[in-house]
Amino acid sequence: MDRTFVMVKPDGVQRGLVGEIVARFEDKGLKLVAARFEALPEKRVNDQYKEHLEKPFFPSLKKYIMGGPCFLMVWEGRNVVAIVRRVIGVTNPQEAAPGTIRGDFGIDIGRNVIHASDSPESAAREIAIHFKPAELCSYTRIDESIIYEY
Ligand code: D4T
Repeated sequence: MDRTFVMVKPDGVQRGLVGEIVARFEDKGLKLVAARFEALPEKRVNDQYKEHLEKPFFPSLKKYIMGGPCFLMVWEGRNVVAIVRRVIGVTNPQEAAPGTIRGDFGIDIGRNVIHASDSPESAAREIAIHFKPAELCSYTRIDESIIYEY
C-alpha cells in the first residue's frame, strides 16, 4: 500500500474543518495511519516548502502556516497520492472543482485550507520530515476486503 502526507492548514483548523476533512478521506476508504495536532516549528516549515524558499510568496506562506496549529496526517491506500490530490483539488481554490476540499471551502490561493504531497517521492520526504517511523500505525480496516477488488 502507498502512503501520503496531508496537513490541514491553520485556516482549516480555525474554521472547524478538521472533522469534515478527515471524514472525506475516511469515507473514500483510505486508512489513517498517523496524526498529530501541533504548531509547526520554523525548521519543519522550511523543510516542507524547501522548493519555495526563494519564491516571492514564501514569507507570507510561512507566516500563514506558522499562524496557528495544523493537523498533520498520514493516509494509506492503493494509489493514495494521486487520489488525495484529486480529493483536495488544484492549488488555487478559485479554480478547484466543486466537490473538492479546496473547491468547496476556499477562495484565496494563500488560504487554501489543506496540503497534500504531490508525488510518491514528495510523500516519502514529507512523511519523514514530520513523523518518526514508529509513529506510523499498522492495522487493517474492517472494510478493506470489500473496498478493494483484489
Ligand atoms: P501545498 O504544497 O500547500 O499543498 O500546495 P500545492 O502543492 O497544491 O501548491 P504549491 O506547492 O505550488 O504551493 C505551495 C503553497 O504556496 C501557496 N502559494 C502558491 C501562494 O500562496 N501563492 C502562489 O502564487 C503559489 C503558487 C499555496 C500553496
